[in-house]
Amino acid sequence: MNIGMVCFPTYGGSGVVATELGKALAKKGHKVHFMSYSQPFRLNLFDENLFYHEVSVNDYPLFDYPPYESVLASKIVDVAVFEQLDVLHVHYAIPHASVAYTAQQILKSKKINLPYVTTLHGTDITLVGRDPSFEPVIRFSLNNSNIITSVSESLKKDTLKTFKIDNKITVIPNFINIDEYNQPLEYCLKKKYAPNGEKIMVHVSNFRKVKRVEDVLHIFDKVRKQVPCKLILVGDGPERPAIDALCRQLNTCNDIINLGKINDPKEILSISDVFILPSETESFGLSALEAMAMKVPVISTNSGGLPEVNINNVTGFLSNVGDVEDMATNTLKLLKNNELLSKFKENAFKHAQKFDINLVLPQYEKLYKQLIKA
Ligand code: GMT
Repeated sequence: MNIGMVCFPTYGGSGVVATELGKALAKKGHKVHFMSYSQPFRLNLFDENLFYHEVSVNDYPLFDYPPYESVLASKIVDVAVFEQLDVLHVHYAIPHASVAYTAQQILKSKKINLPYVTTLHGTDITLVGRDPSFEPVIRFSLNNSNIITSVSESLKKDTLKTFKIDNKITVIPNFINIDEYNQPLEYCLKKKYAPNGEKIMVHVSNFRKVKRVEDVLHIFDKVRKQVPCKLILVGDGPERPAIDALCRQLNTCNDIINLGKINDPKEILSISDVFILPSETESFGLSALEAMAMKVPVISTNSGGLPEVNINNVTGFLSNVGDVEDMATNTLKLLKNNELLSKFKENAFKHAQKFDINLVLPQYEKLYKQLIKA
């Protein structure tokens, strides 16, 4: 198949899912054409069957807001005609679903049929999508998507509650390539970051408000009073200045390692003992799944799709949003008991195997084939 893939290229789960899906499809012999305003950060164009078409918006003084949607629609039309795309897969409803609809209509006028799949990732529905100013466009473009998928049951429920959707929503969970996680790593950073054998807590996110990174610091502050440990923070975003201020206030900065944005967190996860994800909401929590695939148990909230990924008292623990006391107690349960920690590590890995790409990829391929045949 010739597949068009539209996503945000920035650090974030939806771009990672689109990129890893495209890479896996390309490995199976499909041709995958990515379209975005810059190259998705995990995309390697040396791989066979992968192509990237940059969408560049010219900067005219007339525009206060660059018309990205129009240029993206034109790019989709151009690539669809020239590369003879069979199907288009857009990740994140805003603005990609409505752009896909526009492109589809333009192609129809050229007697070309391009069906599109819209995958909902979370904030497009739970945060951004709730803004009433987006509602008519989202509802219309979702109702006109040939297929809608969502990354969790919880997100499907939220979408049906928020928007009047007549279209069916198919749940296809996010995934990891378990073989890539089950590899010995070449060097070990443990000595560098925990020279005295301290336990390592880790958090990976885009440091937006919804991630509640301040709760990570409060949990760490409570835990370190009982167990020697270090906290590794991976990622960056708008909450960074507040987090820097809080670590000074709590006097914990010396035990916190800020790594900023990194492309692949596997090495850091490989030396970590627990992953902390206290999000306000999370449609799925791909970062938690990546941690579990690396045998790291997860301390998270019970919000959104997290209970579909992190199984309470098996792969980690779930707490109510904001209950830092409970999350600290749960972290201590694991860090104070090596036997329990080892058991949870194995449980986490075992559960992560259920989200292996080899189980998920055929579900997307089936949908594409269904659309092409129709
Ligand atoms: O979490 C973010 O702020 C980024 C966002 C995105 O669009 O990349 O993540 C969403 O999609 C991921 C991939 O499907 C999910 O794993 C995340 O849970 C989801 N984030 C939220 O729902 C807050």
